[in-house]
Amino acid sequence: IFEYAPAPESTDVVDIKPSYGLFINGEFVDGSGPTFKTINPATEVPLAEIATATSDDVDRAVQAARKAFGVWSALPGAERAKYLFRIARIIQERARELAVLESLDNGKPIRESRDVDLPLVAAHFFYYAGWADKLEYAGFGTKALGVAGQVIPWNFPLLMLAWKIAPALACGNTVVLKPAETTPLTALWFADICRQADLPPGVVNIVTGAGDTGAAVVAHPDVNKVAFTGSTEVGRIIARTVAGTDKKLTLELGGKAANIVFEDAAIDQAVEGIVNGIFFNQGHVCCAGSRLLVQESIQDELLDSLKRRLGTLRVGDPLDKNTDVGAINSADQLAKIRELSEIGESEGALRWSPACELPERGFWFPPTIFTGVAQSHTIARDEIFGPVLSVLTFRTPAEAVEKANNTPYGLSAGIWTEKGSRILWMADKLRAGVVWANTFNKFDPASPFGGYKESGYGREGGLLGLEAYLDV
Ligand code: TXE
Repeated sequence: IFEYAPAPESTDVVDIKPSYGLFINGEFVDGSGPTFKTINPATEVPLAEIATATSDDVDRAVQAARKAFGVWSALPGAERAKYLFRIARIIQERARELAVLESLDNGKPIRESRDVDLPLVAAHFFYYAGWADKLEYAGFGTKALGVAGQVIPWNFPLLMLAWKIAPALACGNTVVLKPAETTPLTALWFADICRQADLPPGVVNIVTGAGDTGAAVVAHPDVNKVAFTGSTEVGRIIARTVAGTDKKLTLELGGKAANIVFEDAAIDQAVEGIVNGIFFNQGHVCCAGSRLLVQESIQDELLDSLKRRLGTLRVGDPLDKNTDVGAINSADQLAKIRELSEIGESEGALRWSPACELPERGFWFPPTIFTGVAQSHTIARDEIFGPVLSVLTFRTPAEAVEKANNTPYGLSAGIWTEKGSRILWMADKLRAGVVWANTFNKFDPASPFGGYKESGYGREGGLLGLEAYLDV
């Protein structure tokens, strides 16, 4: 999975202005709330001043989306498809600029934003463009819902935007989207792409701000559908706000996935899968393989290989093409990772990190493994959302299933074994929306993604991803 290239990516490809407004009805306009800074988490240097949308601003955005809904939903599907294909192509053309911008604002390694995020973003628009004129075959009826209010997190800023906006537009809905306050830039660039694609004004509106702005979008009486990705805590608040209204709701919340390695697995391959599972995107991944369940008989061998492999990971400058692990997205998230790691130690688990020099400025946390973790430990239960792996052991497949399912979450799981029958048996027993076998963190726009239990409800991606934006 590693592709080495010599020089750091130049930031010359992006022109960041000192300040940005809201994108409402096809225009950038001032926000009425106080502005805030978005910073580069790798250096703590401010990147730009960002507007805050108050509930009045959100109201203007929703009214613009409502007005545009009449025109947009009445277009033949093939016409909407043309716009979505155009957006997908512009994203491909501007991929380098967007990848650098994403790494600057989020802290993720350029190798990931360039090779994972951006290709998947374009693929999502291509995929749903393809559905726009074939909705009669989707089997859900073909009536769009109206205005979709979408609130997204900071871990995959542009990709989460694509997951939300592409299916909504394909079905004929219009959108008011609020990006996370620490990563608003690629959403604002997307607004510019909408203009470049001549998308009718009001079809996509971007309102920046913190949780209050998100709450105003969710509560607006003229929003017909709410889609949220973020913390389980905020998901609960949103579910309460929406309860008793006629709004439709989909939630994609936290996770605590088990990555389960059997003694017959190809160990080298499993080690790569474990590393990808928890250190990809600094572990800021809702479906991260944050609990390693290893069969007792191979525990020592696997941990030795894993530790050797961790010693080769390069932590540092996100724009360096050799970097494997970038910066933690915010001071708050770093504090949370530190606190949970300290709790892990105080509860008796054994902490290990490879020797690595972390930059002095910015938010950094080394790749970390905890062994001797019991199911009752906080680090076996709570989502850490950072580069921290908790290792537990099992003896039998039944015990693996029991431990893997012993979590309030149910977003994903991974199985490593050479036995096909065991994969099928396990996949059936695991209470998780996605089960990967001999791979991890593999995504495809045609494949539905979403959780069981407290990981939320509804599916994004694939044919099922259309259901969330159509009346049946
Ligand atoms: O999430 P929030 P935070 C988990 C992860 C992380 C923790 C906290 O464990 O450590 O959540 O992260 C907006 N009404 N995940 O605090 O607050 C907010 O502005 C409406 C898992 O960043 O949920 C942002 O745009 N919106 C996860 C978005 O919600 C509100 C991804 C997410 O922020 C709001 C991120 C409100 N009352 C964090 N309050 C995943 N599932 O991938 C905040 N927001």
